[in-house]
Amino acid sequence: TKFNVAVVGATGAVGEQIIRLLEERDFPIDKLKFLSSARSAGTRVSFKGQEITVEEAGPDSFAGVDIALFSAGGDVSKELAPHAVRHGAVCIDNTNAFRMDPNTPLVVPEVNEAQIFEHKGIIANPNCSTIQMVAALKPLYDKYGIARIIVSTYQAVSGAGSSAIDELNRQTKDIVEGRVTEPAILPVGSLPVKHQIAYNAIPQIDKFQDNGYTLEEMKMVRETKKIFNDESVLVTATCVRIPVIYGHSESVYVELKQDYDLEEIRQLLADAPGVTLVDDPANQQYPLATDAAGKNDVFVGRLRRDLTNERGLNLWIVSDNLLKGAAWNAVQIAEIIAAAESNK
Ligand code: 11C
Repeated sequence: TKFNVAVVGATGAVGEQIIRLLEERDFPIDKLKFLSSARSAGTRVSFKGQEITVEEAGPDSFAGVDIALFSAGGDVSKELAPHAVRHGAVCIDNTNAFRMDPNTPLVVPEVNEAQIFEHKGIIANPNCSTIQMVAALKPLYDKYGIARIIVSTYQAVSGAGSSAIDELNRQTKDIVEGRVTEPAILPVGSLPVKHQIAYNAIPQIDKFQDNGYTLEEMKMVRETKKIFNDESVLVTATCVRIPVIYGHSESVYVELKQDYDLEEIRQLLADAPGVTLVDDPANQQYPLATDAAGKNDVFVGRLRRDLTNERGLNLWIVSDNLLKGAAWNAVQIAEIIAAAESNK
């Protein structure tokens, strides 16, 4: 079985990776459509040696489309995903638009793959920082139960799009070469105050909410509970932008519901799908953003029992935010749908 596929946001940082993965993994495609905002329409993008012209996305772009992968921002998804559904497409949405909608499954295949088949037209891809954390914690959740998570993130600028990558590169060069530099994008493009990201750490990703947490932090709280389908998991997050281009790193304290054996946890993580254990302090081996960049897996290391709580475990979780955090998780879901359709 082959599928008619549309990529919405084809010229964005995530869209580019979706297209590369569809190509590399030889996704069973019949017709392929690249869609974008009016601004990027007309751009030519190559796919398996052919040039495809990006078209402006509109309500009628989805006639005949089976699978639509959205990564053009929440407003575009809110407006156009319902039209894609009306035309009979299954939408895999990378934005925040439908994640907390009770009718929309929020899926990380390693955690809740079965939810894919509960969709009513839209399947939401979680936020990048949530995906890598829950993928790594899933075997611990199953074996011991999770009472509490305290996470601090060290997030790459590519999470804020290609303009943020350009900003980090430009600022770094300006500073090294002794020029005055004006931040224009980070922390949040749509807010008036900007901060320097080069040689800095910015404790703000996305807008502040009334409770003093940022939206990125609250995404980690809410999405984790929804993906585990367990409101009892307590989560507190601090999300920080650092001058790294690809790969979010996370310091995670997880409090399990039962006593645990550290060796057993090491084995569980070594065997977990989509997870690579890199934990050899004697040889200074631990996950690094520079090693995770370009890879689909979630990397876990620095495993150690908490000094203040017997059931507490500290770990370091790193993954490419554009891949498992976005494009790969979405293409993985598309592959599961395609396999199920082909087996019908
Ligand atoms: C960041 N996590 O690193 C954000 C990007 O809800 O899909 C992804 C935003 C989202 O800036």
